[in-house]
Amino acid sequence: MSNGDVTLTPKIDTKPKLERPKLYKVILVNDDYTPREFVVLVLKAVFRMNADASQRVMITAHKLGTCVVVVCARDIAETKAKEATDLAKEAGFPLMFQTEPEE
Ligand code: TYC
Repeated sequence: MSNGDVTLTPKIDTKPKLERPKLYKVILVNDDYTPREFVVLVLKAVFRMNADASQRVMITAHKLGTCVVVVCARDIAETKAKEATDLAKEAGFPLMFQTEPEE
């Protein structure tokens, strides 16, 4: 290397550039028409929540307007929210489940 040559060492980036996929919230929205018992039934059936947890989530949405039901991968969140909203629609209730990305 005394002759002025420069040796270039290729820099290999070994860090994988994989972004962690965003998580999504499924949000239960309050309304004035859906019976409380029906909301609890849907939470149990679609989100596999027990009696206690489903009652608490329902009451929270009833009092505050919304409540986060679960946080999970986007496709699962969207499928569950649709399944739950469709169940209510079939029964003639305006109950809504929405999804939104976590910060
Ligand atoms: N507010 C409804 C009632 O008084 C019950 C209810 C609770 C509906 C939560 C929707 O997300 C909801 N019958």
